[in-house]
Amino acid sequence: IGLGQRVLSVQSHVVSGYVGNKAAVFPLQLLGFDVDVINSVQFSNHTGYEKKWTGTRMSGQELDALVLGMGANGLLGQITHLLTGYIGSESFLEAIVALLDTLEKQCDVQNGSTGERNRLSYVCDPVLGDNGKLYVPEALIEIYRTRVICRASILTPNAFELELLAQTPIRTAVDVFTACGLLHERHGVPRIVVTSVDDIEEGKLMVFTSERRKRGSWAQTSFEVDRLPCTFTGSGDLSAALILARSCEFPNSLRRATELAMASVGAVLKRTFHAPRVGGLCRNPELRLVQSAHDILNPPASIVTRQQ
Ligand code: PXL
Repeated sequence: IGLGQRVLSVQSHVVSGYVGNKAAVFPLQLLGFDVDVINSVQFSNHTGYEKKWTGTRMSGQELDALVLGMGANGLLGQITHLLTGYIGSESFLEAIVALLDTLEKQCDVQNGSTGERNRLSYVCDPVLGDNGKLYVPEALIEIYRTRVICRASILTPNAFELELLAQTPIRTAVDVFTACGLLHERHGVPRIVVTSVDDIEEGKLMVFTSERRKRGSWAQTSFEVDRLPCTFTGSGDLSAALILARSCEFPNSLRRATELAMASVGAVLKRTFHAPRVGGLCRNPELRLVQSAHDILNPPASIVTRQQ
């Protein structure tokens, strides 16, 4: 489904384990996408491990330099999608904004010479925190709110991130839909997927899709998926990558694309949960991603347990 598509994925790299690019690149390649990879950090492991982590972060200037080199060699024109996830500093997020400018300009130039009307598709996972806890500098909220999310083709916040971006409290499913409506209206975000929202009913997770139709009207859906009694790290990164991929397959149905993406994610998590635990001083198991190639290529038929 990714044939002829090239994703620029700017995310974390971990030597051991599967978060960030390690969770996104393999699935995208498996589904036929070419992936250009920029590692925003290189850490020994993700930051949830007991004995800390080691490694380095890329600066905004270092990102600018890579983009410059790519541009000089005509390597930006083939990029059809930008995918971003966890970004830890203001300067790096500013460099992402500059990268968006460059890629969009490149698209315009390309369209001018071929007469086509292609647009860069930007899948933005606005990683800010979870469950009421911020894990990036507070200043990032305003940059995302005012300069980044308006550029996204698909935005994939969790409930906490949606609350911060829409500046409205979220307690119920209706609140999620209202907040998505605000982002459509005020920020012009065309498509939003909110995953992993706790349902009041125990044992279920809710997934929401919200898609702008004509001005002032949105198509909004939600469905429930099974929850496993475990926390996984990297599942959000995998979800965003698969939503990007399946949206290429179903450009006119965010709901269908999201269902397929979440079906694969559910299968990966189930395999991870049931697999024997190996090494690593971390409470959460590393995703069994490589072992799940079949489930990424062929999402299990139905994962929707109840829909609204
Ligand atoms: O999205 C997960 C993630 C990405 N990047 C780094 C992380 C984590 C989660 O802990 O530590 C560096």
